[in-house]
Amino acid sequence: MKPRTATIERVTGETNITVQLNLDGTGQVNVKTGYNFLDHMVTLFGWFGFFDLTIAVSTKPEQQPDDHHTVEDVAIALGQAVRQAVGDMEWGNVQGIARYGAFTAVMDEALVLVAVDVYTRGLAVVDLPSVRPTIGDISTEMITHWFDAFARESKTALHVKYLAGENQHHIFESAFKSFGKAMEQATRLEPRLAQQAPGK
Ligand SMILES: [Mn+2]
Repeated sequence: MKPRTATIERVTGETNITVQLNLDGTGQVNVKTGYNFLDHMVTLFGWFGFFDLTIAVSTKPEQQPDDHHTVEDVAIALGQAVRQAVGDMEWGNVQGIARYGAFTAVMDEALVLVAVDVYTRGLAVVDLPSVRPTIGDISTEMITHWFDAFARESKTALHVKYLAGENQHHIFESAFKSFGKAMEQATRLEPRLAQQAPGK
């Protein structure tokens, strides 16, 4: 079977991003975006998805008026990598994957449900409270924007639904752990669809 890996080199006027992804990994993750909180969240996605993931971002300071460009562009590049690794889909051929995933990871008092459909349409419905304007070195509004950009570029219909929690770090951590688990479930190869698996 063809390995389900992807490498995205994305250079814009604002950022220079390299993403390497293996959907059939063991959770080997090395994420360096220049934003520690984003590194923490994307690392959780990789660990709990059992994806091998390397992300390297280089930008010139003058290109960074705030966190917006990098946070958004990391989501775009990772979304493109997931789509490239899974493969293109059409009616009757989902490249052998389970397609659907849903998970609600407990993070102390916080609970966030993430449900995904990895198919041909990219949209996100994100319900996440901003308890405060910033968290660590990023603005909390960018997390919703992150899921929007990822969903669009990976052609994933994605719901992020806040269920409980007061602590902003716990809420976002539950969201990204749930996201990793839900994407792991959805991108798993379904043995009963083995004839559709890439390279078959
Ligand atoms: Mn944490």
